[in-house]
Parts: sequence; C-alpha cells; structure tokens
Amino acid sequence: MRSFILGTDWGADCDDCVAVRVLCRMVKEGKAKLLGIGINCAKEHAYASMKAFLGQEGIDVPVGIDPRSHETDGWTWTENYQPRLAKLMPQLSNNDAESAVRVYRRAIAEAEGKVEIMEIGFLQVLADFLRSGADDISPKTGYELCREKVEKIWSMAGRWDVDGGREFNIAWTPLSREGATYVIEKCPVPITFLGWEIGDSVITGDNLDHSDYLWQAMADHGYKEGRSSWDPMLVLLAIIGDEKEAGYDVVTGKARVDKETGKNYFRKNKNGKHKYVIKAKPDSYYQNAINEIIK
Ligand SMILES: [Ca+2]
Repeated sequence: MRSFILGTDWGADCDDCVAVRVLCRMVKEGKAKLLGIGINCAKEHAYASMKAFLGQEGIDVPVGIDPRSHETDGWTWTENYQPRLAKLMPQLSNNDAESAVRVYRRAIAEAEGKVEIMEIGFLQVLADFLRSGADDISPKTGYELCREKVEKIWSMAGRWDVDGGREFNIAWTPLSREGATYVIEKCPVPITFLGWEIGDSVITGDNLDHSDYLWQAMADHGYKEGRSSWDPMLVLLAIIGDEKEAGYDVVTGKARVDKETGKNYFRKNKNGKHKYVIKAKPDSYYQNAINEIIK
C-alpha cells in the first residue's frame, strides 16, 4: 500500500476539512497509509482542532505545526471551524505539537518503502524539510531523505491556465513565496500541481447531512452550501496516483515562481520534472466522486 504525508494550511479555508475527510476515508478503506500531517498555518486552535477532527474520523497519526506561521501579513485571523472542534480536545494546545519538519523527517526516515507527499497549503514546511540537517531522527539531510525515500509530491498550488498566474498557496506571504520558490527550484523528485483553476468551479460538501461535523465545520467557515474543491481534488488525485486515471490531462515541463511577486510560470519540456493537470472531464465527474466518498 502506498504511504503518504499530508501538508495543510488547516484553518485558512474549509476545503482542507473536506480533503482530510477524503484522506481518512481512503485510509480506513485500506487504499492508502497516512504517516503524518504537517500544519503550515498555525492558528491558535490548529493542533487541537486537527487532532479532534482526526479523532472523529477514527484516525490517529502524528501531527506537527510550523510555529512560524501563526502570523502572516495581510491576513485577518477570523474565527472559523477550529474553536468548536478544539473544544473536543480541551487538553491540547499548539505547544503540545512537534514541529512539522520533525514529523516529516521521522515519517520519511522510518518508512519501510517510498513515501508520497500531498501538499494542500503553503510549501514552506516542505522547503524547511529539504533544508533540514542531520539530527537525532536521521543522520541524513532532508534533501537526502527526499531523494532516497520520496517518490513524488502532489501539490495544490499555482494557477497554470495563464502565464504569470498568482495563487494563494504560493503567493500569500513572504514565507509562502520563499518556500514555494525553494521547493520548485530545488526539490529532487517529480511534482504534479493541481492549480486554482481546476478546483474553483467544482463544489463539494453540499450533500452532507447537517448533523455531520464536517458540514458544521464548513458552516462555521461560511460555506453551508458547499465549497470549491481545490484540496479534496488534490488528495483524490494523489490517492488514485495516476493523472490520466484520475480524469486529467497533463502538461509536462519546468515550473518557476517569482519570489518577489509570487507569480508562477511554466515552460513545457517533455523531460521536465513538473506537471500540471487539466480537467479532462466535466466538473460533475470530480464533484460526484468526492461527494460519494465524504457522505
Ligand atoms: Ca488548503
């Protein structure tokens, strides 16, 4: 069975909740193994609310946070779905969480086989993992661990239907821009991107029972009628593990980010390490697939 790590900006939007539901259901059905989660958006209740959500799903995995990400420029940290979830785990706070980089390092170092990484948030933790040095977990650097043990990275990031697209996960903060630039330049393994333009018009979660805590989380975030599916589409694509089989065409080449503006660019090259996907099916195809899993 293929093994995964999830990176998420848990709390920035509620499609991450839908994505975590998809992932947990796939794990429970024996279609994927989840080794750990790294939160790269450390709102006050990030750790407790994630542990509570996973607990409701019946999943127990290591969860780390990026402690630098609790404040970002230009962002109003409004209340969202996290305080309600965190009440289920009142004994936990962000201080109880390990750093997300350590969660990544341990999961990858200890994995028996190859690991795949799903990133549905900012890329700064992955960048810090690549830059990490030897420690008590492993004598290898993050770059070495990645090259030897990571099969592939699946990333919901970028906007690829226009040249110079600008998207939240890459462009939002100096930290995210630097992280994305570093990962895209330096990461030694293939990356498939699912861009903003793919998930925006695919609405999911509109079929949930109102007694479902996933629906409550979406409602608490302001999306009672469903939300765009950037993150659950990325997770489902990664678990299927083949872009064509998942209903996408691919463009292959080399991605690039302008660190100052956060704009992303792509140069086609059939030997390139990067891919971005284009929908080969109508929106209802992806919508139905996700809604069927999460209901
Ligand atoms: Ca996200």
